[in-house]
Amino acid sequence: MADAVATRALLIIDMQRDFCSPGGYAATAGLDVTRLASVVGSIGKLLAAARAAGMLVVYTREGHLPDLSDCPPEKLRRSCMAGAEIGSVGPLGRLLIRGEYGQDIIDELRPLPGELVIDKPGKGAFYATPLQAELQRRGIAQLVLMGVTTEVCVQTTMREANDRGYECLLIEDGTESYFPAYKAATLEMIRAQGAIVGWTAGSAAVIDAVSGYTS
Ligand code: TIU
Repeated sequence: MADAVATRALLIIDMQRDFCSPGGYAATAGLDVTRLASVVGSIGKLLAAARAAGMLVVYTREGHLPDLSDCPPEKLRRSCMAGAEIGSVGPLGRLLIRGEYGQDIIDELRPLPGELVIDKPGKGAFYATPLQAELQRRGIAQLVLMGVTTEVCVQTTMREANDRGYECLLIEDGTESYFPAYKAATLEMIRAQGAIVGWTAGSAAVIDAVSGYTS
C-alpha cells in the first residue's frame, strides 16, 4: 500500500483561531464558534494516523498581508458589513492578518516543523497560492479534506481541486459550519450526481484505511 501513501495528501483547511476561537474574526462577526470545537477531536485522530503512515499533511490559513494589498476592496467592505472588519484590532490581534496570533492554527492541531502551511487570500486554497505546484511536485493525486467551514472554504477548495483533476474525499465529522443546515446541504450536494465534486466518509473508516498503509 506504499503507493497509496505517496499519492495522497491530507488537507486541513483553516483550523485557525480566527474561525474557531473566542475573540477571533468569526466570533467578532457574531458567529457561534463553539460549534466548530466538535470536530477538533476527529481531525486530530485522522491527522495522527496520517502522520504515522507518512502521508503528506498540508494546512491552509485564510488571511491577508498587513497592508491589505491582497484583500479585494469588496471583501473588505463586506467584512465591515458583517461587523468584523478585516485588519481591525481584536483581542487575538488584527483580524485575518497574516502573522497575527488569531490567524494561526489552533493549539490542538499545531503543524509539525516541516509540514506545509499555505497562506491564502481567498476562500479556495488554489487561488493565488503555491498549492497546485506543491502538490504536483510531489505527485499527489488524491486529497482527503477536513476543516472549516464546510460550505465556505472547504467546499470552495474541494471544487477547485475537483476541477484540477484531484480525487477528493471530505471527512464528514472532520468538517463543521456555523450553520448546521449548510453543512448538511454541502455534504449532499458534493456527493450528488455520482459524486459530482467528490466523496464523503466518516473519519473512523478513513483512519482504518490510512492505518493499513503502514502494514
Ligand atoms: N475558512 C472559511 O470558511 N472562511 C470563512 O470566512 N468562513 C465562513 O464561514 N465565514
